[in-house]
Amino acid sequence: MKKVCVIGLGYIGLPTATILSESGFNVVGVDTNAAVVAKINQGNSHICESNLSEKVAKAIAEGRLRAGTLPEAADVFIIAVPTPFTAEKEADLTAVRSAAESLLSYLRKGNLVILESTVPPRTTLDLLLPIFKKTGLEIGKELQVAFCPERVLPGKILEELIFNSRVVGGVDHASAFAARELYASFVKGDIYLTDSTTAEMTKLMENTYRDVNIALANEFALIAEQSGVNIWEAIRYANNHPRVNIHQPGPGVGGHCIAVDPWFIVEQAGSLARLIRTAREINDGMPGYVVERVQQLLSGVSSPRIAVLGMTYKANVADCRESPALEIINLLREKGFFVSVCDPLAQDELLLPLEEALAGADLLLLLVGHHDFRSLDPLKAAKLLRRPLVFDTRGVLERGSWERAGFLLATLGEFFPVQKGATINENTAAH
Ligand code: SAJ
Repeated sequence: MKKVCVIGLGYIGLPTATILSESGFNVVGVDTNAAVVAKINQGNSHICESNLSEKVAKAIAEGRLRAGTLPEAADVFIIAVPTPFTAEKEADLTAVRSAAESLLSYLRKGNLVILESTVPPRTTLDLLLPIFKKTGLEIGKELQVAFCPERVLPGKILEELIFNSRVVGGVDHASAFAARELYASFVKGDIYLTDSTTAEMTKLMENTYRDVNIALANEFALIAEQSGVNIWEAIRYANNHPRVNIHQPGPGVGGHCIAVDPWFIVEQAGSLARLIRTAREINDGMPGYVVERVQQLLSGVSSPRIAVLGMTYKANVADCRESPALEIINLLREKGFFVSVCDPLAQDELLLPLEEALAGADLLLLLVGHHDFRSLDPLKAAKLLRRPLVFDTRGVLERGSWERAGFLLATLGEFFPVQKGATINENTAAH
């Protein structure tokens, strides 16, 4: 049984370590956070992801997986540490560098090291290899090195780890073949072999494609509002075309991948990456746009109270990292609005149960399309809110039932009841 050492026990490292342990590997997970290590060793997952807790508990109980704060000698090392961006929107590779350096005294002839963290092109060649050359091992012959990006969707991580295809980028042929052998032990999707730099760019292109597509949808949404088009319907019809796949507009792009990775291309490509930069700016502008619309909706209302539904970065996950909802909530509070927030999945002590968040509010602002919010009963909401006013930024509420319950329903990219500068009449809007 081969031993694998996984460096970084976050959203990618812990599920990967767990799946490897299920596939017959002896796995040791390493994290610099001692509290995370202790929690995992007690059989608990610190990450909210379906089925993960049960699998971690079983793997720990059966002794297939354990965690520690220092690496150990192993056959394979997988680096899955975060790569955030700096204030200048450049990749912060500190964690990758220190993870690679932490392996130096453990690397032996015949080892394979795989980097899974998302990085700018050439990082494996220009950052990792010079570090690993310090071992004196000959790269390719004695030490194999590959970049194999993770491509899993939060909320479906365990399923996608197995069924998605993988791109395996070796620094040479031997490294690519060795990495393929590891992934073939648990991946049911296709495995494509290439060089490490192409694999690095492939990963960035996937998330950039999505970001640019969402920016296009957001731009369409703003144009639709001006021209009386229902953008949700228009996108649905356009996507019936066999070669069109327009994504959904919304209050912004969050999470730690799509809002970050395109900047790694901009960082390297500079002025060549015009479209990519503009898309980022469009998506980053959406929270401010939502706040402007809220101000218009509530202008003329004294001491307005807003019930925000949703704080996570997207629907049906518990993760709030880089969430546009957080930015919107902060901006609204800065502008003096009283904001109460409900999110059935997020963990935050300031969150309120639905009824309490809605009670006495002048506006229901829907920011995340969680299942629970889609099925919200408008008659129940009507009894709780002070004013029958809703702003749906995800296009998920059914207009007919909300209007029948007496609501004025504003929807991003569809129908806006006020023109710029106009105010809602206190008497007509109130119950
Ligand atoms: N969003 C929209 N409109 C859409 C789709 C998403 O506004 O049509 C927003 C979401 O609300 C969210 C953000 O974009 O705020 C990102 O959500 P997401 O579901 O598009 O992506 P992530 O960040 O959860 O996961 C992505 C995935 N990449 C692709 O689908 C190309 C995943 O496969 C990657 O593994 C992951 O990034 C990653 O780790 O890089």
